[in-house]
Amino acid sequence: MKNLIFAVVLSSLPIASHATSVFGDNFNTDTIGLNKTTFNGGWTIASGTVDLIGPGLFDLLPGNGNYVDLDGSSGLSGTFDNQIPLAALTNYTLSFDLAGSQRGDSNTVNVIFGTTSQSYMLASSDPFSTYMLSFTTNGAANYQIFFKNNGGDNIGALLDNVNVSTGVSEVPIPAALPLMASALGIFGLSRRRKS
Ligand SMILES: [Ca+2]
Ligand SMILES: [Ca+2]
Ligand SMILES: [Ca+2]
Repeated sequence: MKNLIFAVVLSSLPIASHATSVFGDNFNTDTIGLNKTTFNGGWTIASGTVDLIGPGLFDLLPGNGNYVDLDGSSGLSGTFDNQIPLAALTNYTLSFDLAGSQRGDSNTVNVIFGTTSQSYMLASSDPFSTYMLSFTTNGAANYQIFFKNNGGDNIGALLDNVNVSTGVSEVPIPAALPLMASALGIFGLSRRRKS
């Protein structure tokens, strides 16, 4: 009984856990091409196209394998989105690399992750930089990852390295302490009843 109670107490203590990746895509296994409407990894492209460029095809920022030009070559920039299953009541962080078009124009990219969204303005020469968006889920469900380059001039911002990971421990210290106190109280009570 004593060991069991201590096990319960220990398991309820906050743990300084590292971020755990639940989704990742660097686009390096997809086939390079213009006006793509299909990708590996569950991505859906609608209302236009995107380009997948890299070694051998418009490799504007060498050294990144393949990456997405979010405005395809069809005159309509496609929506680029995904649905991934996430657990309930958990904080998740979407990280992604965005770069400017490298071809003279500025671009605005709208990003949605679950219940949060943000717009990013990229000057032409901006190098790849990592951006992050976080939100906490309600119920367990599929949640959206969405990118859309405004425009339709066939010259878009560049996207690479889309990842989703959990944050730190979900059990805050103030919530764990009363739990521990009550568990110890029960332990004390059961000892008194036995004696
Ligand atoms: Ca890549
Ligand atoms: Ca393009
Ligand atoms: Ca553009």
